[in-house]
Amino acid sequence: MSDSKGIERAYESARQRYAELGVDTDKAIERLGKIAISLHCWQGDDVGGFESSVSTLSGGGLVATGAYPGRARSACELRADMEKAMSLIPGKHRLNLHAMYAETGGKVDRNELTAEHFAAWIDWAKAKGLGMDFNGTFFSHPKAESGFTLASADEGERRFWVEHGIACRKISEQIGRQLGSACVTNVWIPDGYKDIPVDRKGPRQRLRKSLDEIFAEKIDRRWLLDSVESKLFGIGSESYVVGSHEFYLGYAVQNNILLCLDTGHFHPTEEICDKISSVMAFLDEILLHVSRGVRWDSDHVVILSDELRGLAEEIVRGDYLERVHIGLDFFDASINRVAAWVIGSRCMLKALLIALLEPTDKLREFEHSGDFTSRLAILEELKTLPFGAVWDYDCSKMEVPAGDAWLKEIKDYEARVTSKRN
Ligand code: RNT
Ligand code: ZN
Repeated sequence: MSDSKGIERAYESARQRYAELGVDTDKAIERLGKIAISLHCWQGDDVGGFESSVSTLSGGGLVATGAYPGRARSACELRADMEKAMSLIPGKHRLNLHAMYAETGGKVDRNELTAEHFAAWIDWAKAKGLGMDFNGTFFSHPKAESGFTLASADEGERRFWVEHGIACRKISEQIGRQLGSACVTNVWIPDGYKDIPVDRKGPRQRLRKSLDEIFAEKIDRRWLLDSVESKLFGIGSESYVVGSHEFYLGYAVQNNILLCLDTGHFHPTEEICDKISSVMAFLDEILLHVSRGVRWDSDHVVILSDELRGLAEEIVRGDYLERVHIGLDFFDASINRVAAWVIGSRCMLKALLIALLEPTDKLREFEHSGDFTSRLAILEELKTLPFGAVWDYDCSKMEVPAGDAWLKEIKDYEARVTSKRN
């Protein structure tokens, strides 16, 4: 990677190039700096959690494949790894925590969790000046083995998961208050059937009832933002998922809560970019789980794909930056896990930067006047503009490595820390 002089020279020429199209690169950088990505803790330990010493992902149809050494084995290791990753990502971001990362010594069941069990996480976030988001964990638990949780026909089981949902909202309210930033709290449940069901209606009625019970207590939106995540199918729920897109869209609109759109939770050829302006017509805010499905909801590390760029474009063009919460949701156990966070987050930010560097007003004018030739021509020309020079400049300004210089830091960290774990 070139030195800082080289980075500045390249930026200067990129700035002029963009200015010719009416784009202010300094402004784009400034806007990018205000965007907080919610970094998911579960990339660091293959969605294991720390409820027991042998915690592994089970149930729910989520699969983390690979056996790369160095998985975080404790909350302390996970925080150290996230800290390393965050030091290589420009900007101030957020921590996205799952309930199964509670530090209870395995002694407290999910329906009895309180904010105290997350005190170390909250203190850590406070010390780093990070906001926090939260998720109930409705899988990897004996009471989820039937494949049903909030939609369970077993009243004891259903009740247990409702209590977990209620406990999570109380924890989130505390997190929000303590950190002075609303904690986006997501509900995703695995409930569904492997094979063709006869009763599609019953489980959905039970899910609705459970959600109503969980959300019954009104909590100030300054501290807590509730969100529900839909899915098309999962491993083991191929034929029927209770919490489908239609179900949760209806629920979110009716109850004025957030809808979570996960990029991997739709038909393989379906992209969520086109859904944003539709759902935003009826919802105040939404949550995104940015992931990368390869042939199925495989949760590969996010890359700078056309889909990712399209997503960022929709958020920026629609002026939704304040209303769309961007969370990441991938887990790869076949590569260095800290690097996976860095790659995915940097790609998300690059996509946003590219979108912020677009002469959108000019393109809109072409469109409105029916000049589709110019629209297509300029959209294609934009693809080869020097956004990389703007990105490098942004990284060096934010005091994180530009170009691929971050990789060396990961390799050092691996040699010193993660490779020593067994
Ligand atoms: C599962 C959902 C869910 C999980 C995380 C761990 O398909 O995407 O968001 O990935 O909660
Ligand atoms: Zn998700």
